[in-house]
Amino acid sequence: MSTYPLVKFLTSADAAGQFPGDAGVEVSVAGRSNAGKSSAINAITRRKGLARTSKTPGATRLINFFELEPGRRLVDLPGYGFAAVSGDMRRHWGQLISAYFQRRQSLRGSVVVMDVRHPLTENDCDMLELAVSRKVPVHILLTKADKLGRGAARQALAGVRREVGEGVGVQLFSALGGEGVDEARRAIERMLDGRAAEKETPVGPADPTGEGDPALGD
Ligand SMILES: Nc1nc2c(ncn2[C@@H]2O[C@H](COP(=O)(O)OP(=O)(O)O)[C@@H](O)[C@H]2O)c(=O)[nH]1
Ligand SMILES: [Mg+2]
Repeated sequence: MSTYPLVKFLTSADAAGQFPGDAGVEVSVAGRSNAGKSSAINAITRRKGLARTSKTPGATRLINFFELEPGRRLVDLPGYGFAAVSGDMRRHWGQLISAYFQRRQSLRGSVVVMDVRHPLTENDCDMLELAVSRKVPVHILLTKADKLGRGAARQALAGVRREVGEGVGVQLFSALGGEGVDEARRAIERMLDGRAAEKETPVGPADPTGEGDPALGD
């Protein structure tokens, strides 16, 4: 499968006025600084250098827009929860993120990346609420799964699933080992196509698309 042969960086925005045109569809990707967000974007798009990865937390404070294909975007939101940033920066972050979630008509879903060893921090929960309040589907990547043994990773997964409840997708992920990368890409594609709600809301016909469980595809 050739993945996003046309993927490219579109633009960075430091203010709502710099967002690119609000046509088409997009999925946002958020997470605590250093959680592994850039690595996840690179793994999902199979482009090593697309989103910069860093050992210096808090380095990225802009919203970065990537075009997967014309009219379909991934939006890399600035990382949160980095203790050393000033109050001014934190306020600016909050305003930028709120502006994004309030305004973007093209937003179809939200991915939240968490280190599997420290999931659901207070900031993660704020981010989940923001996404849920926009009524877009939410999908959680528990990344760096390679850092835990099989049993511990599954236990962490079950714990997060229990906390967030039915409506939110949760999966294990490793940019390093490749675990869950295809599953994450499929979840993003479902959100971009507006199919996530059908799968994740247990009301209405059991399988309205007649395609069966997309998780069994490929
Ligand atoms: N072991 C392991 N390390 C990872 C993984 N994903 C990211 N990292 C490391 O975690 C650090 C932060 O990653 P980065 O993608 O820049 O995080 P971001 O700040 O959330 O964008 C880097 O040193 C990465 O190499 C993973 O799946 N497994
Ligand atoms: Mg990053």
